[in-house]
Amino acid sequence: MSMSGEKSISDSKSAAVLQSSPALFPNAKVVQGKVVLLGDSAVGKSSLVLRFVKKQFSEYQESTIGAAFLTQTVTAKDYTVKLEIWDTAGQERYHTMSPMYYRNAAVAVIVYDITSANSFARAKFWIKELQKNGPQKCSIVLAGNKLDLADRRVVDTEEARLFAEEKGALFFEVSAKTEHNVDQMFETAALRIPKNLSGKSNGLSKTIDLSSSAQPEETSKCCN
Ligand SMILES: Nc1nc2c(ncn2[C@@H]2O[C@H](COP(=O)(O)OP(=O)(O)OP(=O)(O)O)[C@@H](O)[C@H]2O)c(=O)[nH]1
Ligand SMILES: [Mg+2]
Repeated sequence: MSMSGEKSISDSKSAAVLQSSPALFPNAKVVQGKVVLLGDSAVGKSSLVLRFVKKQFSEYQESTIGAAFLTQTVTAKDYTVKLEIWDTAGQERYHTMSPMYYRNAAVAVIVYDITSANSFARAKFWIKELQKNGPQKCSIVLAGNKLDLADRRVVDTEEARLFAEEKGALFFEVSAKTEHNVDQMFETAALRIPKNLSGKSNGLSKTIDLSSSAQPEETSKCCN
């Protein structure tokens, strides 16, 4: 499944086309970077991405098969960030595919459900896994979702915050349902994507200068 947000480009080849769409990219420099969402099944990874990209929420969100790819852009002060978002499947049977999705990710958002202790344990596992086998400079965001269900909370905010701090991760409590903190979390993630406004790729992201007449290099939509 592949989707893109209102202000996004769904195909990286279309960066050249965007030169004629300055309203979409008010800043000439566009930084592209990969964001991967990891976490147990049903914690709300897809719901968070759909809330951020499509401004939608469904009580009956289907479990992801394999992974979903979406894009969204965020405008920073002097540049635009194009997030290439990989929403992975949390079901156990897909876990062997995970390294393919977190490879070269500039940011990993590890999601748990504040009403599920198991999902928090799984989030800890993912952070360990990423710090052992993931990209060296990957920024990690720990996200406790379903904040609207705070009356059923079993994961303590301070415990999660301290854990995140210990691991050098950013921490947010969010709700895909009410939209609470969702944009803030993804926007903060976008700003963690390393930028090199002089135009070179640094392994985790690359910058395209839309004001230059040079054609941008073609990038693959695959997860390498
Ligand atoms: N109350 C509440 N329910 C949520 C929230 N986010 C997601 N849900 C619900 O939780 C269920 C699972 O959401 P998904 O987004 O499919 O979860 P997922 O992590 O993508 O699951 P997999 O694709 O199986 O890995 C759905 O029924 C959603 O409606 C939230 O913030 N609050
Ligand atoms: Mg999903």
